[in-house]
Amino acid sequence: MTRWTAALTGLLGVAAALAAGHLVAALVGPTASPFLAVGNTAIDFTPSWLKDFAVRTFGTYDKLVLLIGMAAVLAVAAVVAGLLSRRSATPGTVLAVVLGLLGVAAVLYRPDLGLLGVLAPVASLVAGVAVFRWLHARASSEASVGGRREFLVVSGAAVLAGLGGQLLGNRVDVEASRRAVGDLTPARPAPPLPAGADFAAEGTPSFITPNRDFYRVDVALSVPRVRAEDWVLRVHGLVDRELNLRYTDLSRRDLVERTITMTCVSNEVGGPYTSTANFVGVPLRDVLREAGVRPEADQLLSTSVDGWTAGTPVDVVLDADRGALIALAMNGEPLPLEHGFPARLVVPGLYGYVSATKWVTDLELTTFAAKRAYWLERGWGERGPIKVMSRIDSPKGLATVSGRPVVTGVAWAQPTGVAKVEVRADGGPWRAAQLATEVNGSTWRMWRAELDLAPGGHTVEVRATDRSGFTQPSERVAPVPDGATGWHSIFFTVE
Ligand SMILES: Nc1nc2c(c(=O)[nH]1)N[C@H]1C(S)=C(S)[C@@H](COP(=O)(O)O)O[C@H]1N2
Ligand SMILES: [Mo]
Repeated sequence: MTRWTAALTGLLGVAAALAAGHLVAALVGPTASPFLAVGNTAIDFTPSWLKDFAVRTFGTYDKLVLLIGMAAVLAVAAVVAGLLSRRSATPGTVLAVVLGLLGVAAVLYRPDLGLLGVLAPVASLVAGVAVFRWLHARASSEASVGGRREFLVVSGAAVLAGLGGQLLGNRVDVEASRRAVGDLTPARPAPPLPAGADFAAEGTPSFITPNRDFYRVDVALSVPRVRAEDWVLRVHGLVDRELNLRYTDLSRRDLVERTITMTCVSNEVGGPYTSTANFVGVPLRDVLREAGVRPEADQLLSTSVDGWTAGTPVDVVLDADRGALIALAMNGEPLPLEHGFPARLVVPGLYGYVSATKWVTDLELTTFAAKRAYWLERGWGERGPIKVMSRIDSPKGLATVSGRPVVTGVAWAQPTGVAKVEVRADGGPWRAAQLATEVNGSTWRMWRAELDLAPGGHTVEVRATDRSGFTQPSERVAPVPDGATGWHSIFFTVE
C-alpha cells in the first residue's frame, strides 16, 4: 500500500464514522452527533482560565475555533493511524474504536441527551471500523492505485450521509416557529427613551444595542433549536404547586417591557460584554408566586434545554422593584435564536452567569446548600451582583486627536444606577464628567468630558460612583471569580 493510499484509508474511515453518527443523531437528537457532543463536553471540561483566554482572544468565534481545532486533530490522528496500518489494519481499527467510545462517553455525559442518544456514536464506531477495514482489505489486495473505486464510493456515501443528517436535523423549523409567534406587544411598554440618553454622535454606543450587535456569551456549540409550540417551562421543587407552562400560557398574558443592560462577569476592564435592550416578557415574580415559593428556598436553579444551569438568589427574583423577567422578545422581535428563543431569564443587577438562562425550560426552587450551578462548579462566585464599572469609548487608545479632545464612554451600576463619573488626565485632579439623561438604574449611563490638554501624549482614566455613594476601586482584579475591578485608562496624542 502506498503512503497516500494508507493516509486516505484512515481519513475516509474517520469521515464515514462522523457522517454515520451525524445521520443517526438527526433521528435521535441532533446534539448527539459525536463531533458536537465531544465538542460540547470538551467545553464543559475546559478549565476556566483557558475558556477566558478563548473568549478574550476569539470573542464570539471561540466555538468556531474549537470546531476547526477538533477537525484538525481528528484529521491528523486519522492520517497517522492510516499510515501506521500499512501492514495490518489493527492501528486504524483501534483508533476507530477509541474515537467511537469517546463519542459514547461524551453523549452519556451530556445532561440533555437520553440513552437513545448513544445510538449516534455507536453508529460512528461501527461505520468507522467497518469502512476502514473494508477499504484496508481492498487497498491491500489490489496492486493498482488507479482503480480505487471504493474510495469514491465511500467519499460519496459519507457526504450524502452527512448532508442527509444535516437536513434531517434541521427539519425542526424553529425559524418558522419564530416567525409565527405573533403579537408580543407589551400591555405595559417601557417609558420611551428620553432625549439625550447617549452621546452616540461623539463615540458612545447607541443607547439601545441592535440585536445583531448585542454581545453573545454561552457554552452552546450549536444553538439550541426549540419551537415555541414544543416549549414547556416546568416550575417545581420547594413550591406549593408545580406548574407546567406552555409558550401561549405566557405570551397571552399582559406582557411588560423593561429596558435592561446585561453584563457578563468575564468582561475585562474596558471590555465589550455589556449591551442594552428593551426586553418584553412576563414578570418572573408573578410566575413564582403562582407556584408558591416555600420559605426554605433560597436559590432559583434555572436550566436550559441543553442542560446549562444558573443559580439565582430567590430574594432577588421575588423583589418587585428588581423586575426580573421571563423574556420572550427583545427590541421589538421574538428573541433571536442565539439569545434564547423561545424564552430566557433576565435579572437586572446580576451578571448573566447567575441569572440570564437562555432557552430556559426548568425552574427549580431549591437551596444554595443543595445544588451548585454550572459556573459555580467551575470556580466562579456563588452570587453575582454586577460591579460598578466605567469604560472610555472615544478616543480609541493610541489615537491622535486635534484640538480640544472630548472623551466619551459608558458607566454602569445596575440596579442602583450611576450617580457620578469622573475623569482625570495624567494622574491630575479628578473632574466630573457630564452625564447623559438617566433611563433607569438598571441601564448603563453615557458620559462625556471636554478636556484642556496640551499637545503631546496623555493618559486619561475614568471611574464611576453608584447611587449608594460607592466609587469603583482602582485595584485591578481579574474577572474570576466575581467580576473585574479597576479603572479603565487610555493613552492618546493631542496634535
Ligand atoms: N443556556 C445558556 N444560557 C446562558 C449562558 C449559557 O452558557 N447557556 N451564558 C450566560 C452568560 S455567562 C451570559 S453573560 C448571558 C449572555 O446572554 P447573551 O448571549 O444573550 O448576551 O447569557 C447567560 N445565559
Ligand atoms: Mo457571562
